[in-house]
Amino acid sequence: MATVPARPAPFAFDPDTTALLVIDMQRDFLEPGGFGETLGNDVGQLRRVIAPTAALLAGCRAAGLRIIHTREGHLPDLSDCPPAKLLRGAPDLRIGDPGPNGRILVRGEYGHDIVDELSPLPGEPVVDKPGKGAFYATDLAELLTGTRSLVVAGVTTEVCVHTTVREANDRGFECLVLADCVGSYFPDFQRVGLEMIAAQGGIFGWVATSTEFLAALP
Ligand code: C5J
Repeated sequence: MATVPARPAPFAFDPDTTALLVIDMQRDFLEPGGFGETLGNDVGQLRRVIAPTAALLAGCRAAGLRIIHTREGHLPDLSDCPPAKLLRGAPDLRIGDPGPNGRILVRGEYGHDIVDELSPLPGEPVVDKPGKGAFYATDLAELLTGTRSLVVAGVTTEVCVHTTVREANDRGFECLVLADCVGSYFPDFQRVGLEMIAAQGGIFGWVATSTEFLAALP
């Protein structure tokens, strides 16, 4: 077992039964002209996550840790996009509309894919999910057979990271969220989102930095 200094308490994990989950590091969230920006967000708030996550991926690959990536998005006919999601808000462009990086949040489009700096390597599964949580309507649970601990990076902290970590916690996974490798468009949500995970004795997870986690890897 390895141990990471974490909040609210040290996080113990066995690298053989631990996977790194990198959530939705897609151009649609991190680059201008995508889903995130059409909702009025400043994508610059998320870009600080890229460099530490690239270092995290390198360290986890070197240590032989299992790595899984996710992408949020929809089928080209939008049949998997509930009207409640499609019609929500007043964005400049809606899901499925043509934007500068292709149709917004549609699978197969340039904007839907993961940013170049964090490209998955061959053999690293990429889970396409229609929802905020990575377990809903995906094969993630099957992919994680035999896994006990999840180390979580990605965006956004209070939406897809939170939903996925809460779902994972309910399924019995022990989740360590890396504070510098998750990001929000809203600095307050970033701070409070991390506090919510570790509060109440770690109500649904643990929080550490990627430096602390990488130092704990054998
Ligand atoms: C959002 C996500 N924020 N990946 N998606 O809509 O967090």
